Amino acid sequence: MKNTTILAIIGIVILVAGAFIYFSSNNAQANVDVNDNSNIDVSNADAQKVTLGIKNYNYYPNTITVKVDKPVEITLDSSVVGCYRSFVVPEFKVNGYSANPSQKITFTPPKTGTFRFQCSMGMGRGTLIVEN
Ligand SMILES: [Cu+2]
Repeated sequence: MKNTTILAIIGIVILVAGAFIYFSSNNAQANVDVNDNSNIDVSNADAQKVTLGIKNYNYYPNTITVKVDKPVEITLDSSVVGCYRSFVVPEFKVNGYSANPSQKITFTPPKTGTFRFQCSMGMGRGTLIVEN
């Protein structure tokens, strides 16, 4: 074979190998993304952060005040157990569940006023004040 032919073959082999490495590393990245759900509950830096615990069988603090039209991020601390780990704001159709404190419940209050928040069964209740 001529030298130019050998060089062309070497070039093609390098291109194919490069493409293979490129695509297989992309696939590896894609697989990591698919299996990694941790980003779902990543804390939103701009959110209004509220941490709720339980005192006397109810949410504490019992009244929370937030700004309208801005995301709210609820953390239920480790004192919150059972169905208190659900967080419901009926008026805004918020119906969240947090299995542990790292799972945040987020919603954006669409209007101002005074509303009820509660656990899914309504044993725990509190007041959500939404201000301008
Ligand atoms: Cu309950």
